[in-house]
Amino acid sequence: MPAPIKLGHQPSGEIMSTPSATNFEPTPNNLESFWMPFTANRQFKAKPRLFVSAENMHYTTIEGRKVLDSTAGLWCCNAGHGRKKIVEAVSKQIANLDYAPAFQMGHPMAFQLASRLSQLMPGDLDHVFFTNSGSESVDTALKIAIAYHRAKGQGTRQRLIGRERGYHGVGFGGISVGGIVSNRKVFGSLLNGVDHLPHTFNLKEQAFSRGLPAWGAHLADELERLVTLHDASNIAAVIVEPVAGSTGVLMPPQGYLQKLRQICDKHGILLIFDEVITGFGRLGKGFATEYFGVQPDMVTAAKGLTSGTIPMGCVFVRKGIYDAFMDNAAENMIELFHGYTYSAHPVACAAALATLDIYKEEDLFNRANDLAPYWEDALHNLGMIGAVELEPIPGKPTARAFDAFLKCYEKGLLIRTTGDIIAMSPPLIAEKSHIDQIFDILSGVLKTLD
Ligand code: PXG
Ligand code: PLP
Repeated sequence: MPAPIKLGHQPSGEIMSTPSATNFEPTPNNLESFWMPFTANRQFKAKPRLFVSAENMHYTTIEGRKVLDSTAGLWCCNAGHGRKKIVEAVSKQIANLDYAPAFQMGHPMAFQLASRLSQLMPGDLDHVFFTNSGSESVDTALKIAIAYHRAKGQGTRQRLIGRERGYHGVGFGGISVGGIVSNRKVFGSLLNGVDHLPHTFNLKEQAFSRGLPAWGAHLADELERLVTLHDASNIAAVIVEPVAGSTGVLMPPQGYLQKLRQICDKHGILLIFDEVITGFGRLGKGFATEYFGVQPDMVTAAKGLTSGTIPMGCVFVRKGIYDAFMDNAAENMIELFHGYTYSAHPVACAAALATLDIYKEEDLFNRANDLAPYWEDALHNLGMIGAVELEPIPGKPTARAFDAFLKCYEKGLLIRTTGDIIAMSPPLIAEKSHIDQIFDILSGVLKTLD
């Protein structure tokens, strides 16, 4: 029998046992095997931070400590944690119909959910394609954009335009149009034919602005420059986050999104809003599309769709795009050769419908809107989302923010850091007292940083 595997990092407490290569322990507990996503694995495994339960605004750690969730998990648990309505809907659904094939078959809830979702969108953004994540939503939208132009007899329109500092998930499409260097630089040549607009953040011009910065709408004109360079006949779509989330909550300058819309219209380019974070009430409206009064041609979503409970994403598509596919294929033909085993998974649909019920019954989007001024007083930002950018320690980027993250965690507050940016986006059920607590702890911690 092979010798038991010796693990590199043994955390304290009872969560470890000694695994062997041949016997599964009844409760295998090997911190090594899980290659954690977007995590400093060795650092984490040397000193793990584990949550074991969650309710409303709080997590409970494995040591039994309560931690206030100022990030709605990863920007997703908009209805708060442990919501009975979702738990019951999911339990009932999994017992009743655990899975139904998604290709050439359906189940009623998928149609019900798509119809209900389409009511959240303005105008003719009334068709919904289901995915399992934001990354899949983005890659789906990019593929639809290219195939749409081809269906319309404009197959040369293949180029995709993203933006610097954009985050569009981690699929090859998403990292190609995305603008975060570390998410792109080691993954080869990515998609061909992608350009990037400049990001819209300028500390000098925008340092003291509240809400939307007055400076920067002209940056949308860079799209005209790309059209001049490539010719519109080669450009399929532009994708942007209406408010950039991952790289520090960057607000669109006043008039910027409107300008992008105008330029896209002028040149027949599709405009995609990536609302994976901004969707489902984060800005105090259903979607940023409504908040800014700008209608894109597609909207990608995920996260808040099920309040983070079951993986699910979707792409909202304008009727004209859907119709182009229908008109282009014989009636017995599949119109779009794309989809996932778990598209419109019944359990995810049940979670999403229950989540939408909660948003409606508790009026959570308006609640977020009402809370936003209180949140902004503390943080100078928009909706229920905000960020603090720290000056990096020279030669040690990310260290200062990570130190803040660890100290907040020790003091019972979960924040999110990317680079030297601290981002926060609490569940929309937050009370003012939670917001006070978040900023009490955070400001205390910021004073103690090197
Ligand atoms: N688009 C946008 C705008 C996102 O914010 C994705 C796509 C990808 O979604 P999935 O479900 O594939 O992760 C996202 C996700 C952070 C953070 O703290 C942000 C995201 C995910 C995890 C952490 O910056 N955004
Ligand atoms: N890889 C293989 C071998 C598969 O058979 C499938 C789906 O059938 C996939 C990948 C795609 O998986 P999903 O549909 O869950 O995205």
